[in-house]
Amino acid sequence: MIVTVQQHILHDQKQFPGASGEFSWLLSGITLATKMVQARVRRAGLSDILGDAGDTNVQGEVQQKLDVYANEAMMHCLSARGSIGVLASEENEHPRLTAHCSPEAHYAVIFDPLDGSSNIDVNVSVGTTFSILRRPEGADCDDPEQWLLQPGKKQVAAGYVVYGSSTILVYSVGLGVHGFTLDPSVGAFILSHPNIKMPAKGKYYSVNEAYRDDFPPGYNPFIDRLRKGELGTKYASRYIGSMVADFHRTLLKGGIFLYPPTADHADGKLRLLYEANPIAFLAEQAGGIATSGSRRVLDIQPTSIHQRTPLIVGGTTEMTEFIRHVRHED
Ligand code: AHM
Ligand code: MG
Repeated sequence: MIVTVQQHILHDQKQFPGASGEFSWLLSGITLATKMVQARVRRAGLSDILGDAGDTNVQGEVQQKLDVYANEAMMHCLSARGSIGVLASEENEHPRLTAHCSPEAHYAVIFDPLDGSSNIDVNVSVGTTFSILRRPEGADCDDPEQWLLQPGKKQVAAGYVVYGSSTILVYSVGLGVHGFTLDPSVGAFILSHPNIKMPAKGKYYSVNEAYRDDFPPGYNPFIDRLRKGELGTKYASRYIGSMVADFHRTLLKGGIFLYPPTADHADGKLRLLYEANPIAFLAEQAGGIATSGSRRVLDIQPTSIHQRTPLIVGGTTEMTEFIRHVRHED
């Protein structure tokens, strides 16, 4: 049976008594925006021929950089959803209040419109991440930070779209993790990966090893154990440099992805709200583990919307071994 993402969301929503349909309407804003983004991503190589960012294209429109386009697509599609009061994008310094922020606005949506965008020029996968939070009790429309500065365990849904050899949407509303592949001929995301479980043990580790001299204690001895086969298999390395694509492989094939603190980025490079939280939510829903290197990612209380965190995420075998090598809270 063919199941579209809309059917799936409606089905999931039935598990929540009193759900009104507003949540599926909200998620449809994300699927619409990401379909617009994927259409542009697929044309990316043509920009040299048809005009680059800043140029005027054949229709007389000024061409935009893809990450700017992706940001505007998400903003545009989500601003029209009455259930959303606050939108926060990695591309914008300040969160945006939707025009109709009212008592009926129950959610904040946080997103990175085009993660790994430096990979676009070389035809490598990029992605969009999103995280959805419920409006806290009593939060005002004039104080968007109050909506956003919640620990990741409060997410009501999270997901990503990876624009790879096909376009795949992976999301969770806390009832497992499900993947949908875009069928471009009909423009619908079709259920292709129901109930994804991260393998307890994989064969790849994924980290930018150029920074290994700067990793905190414990990281390199752990990676060396993987390389030497001390966990039973000799691990191979895979690193794309697009977090969404690196995580997507880790989710499906197992293993571990690490973005540790480095000399340039003492708190790691990835952003807690836009990147680490949605990935950690999906990882846990799929039976994996995600930590900052010292504590569970989903327990971190954010203090600013753009704050960064190290992110180490993977299957239980690798993560249990990693946690044994570092100073961890539990
Ligand atoms: P971006 O948000 O500016 O695109 O940067 C985030 C990306 C991640 O997708 C990826 O994991 C990381 O940067 C790679 O960084 P590095 O080149 O330092 O390994
Ligand atoms: Mg990013």
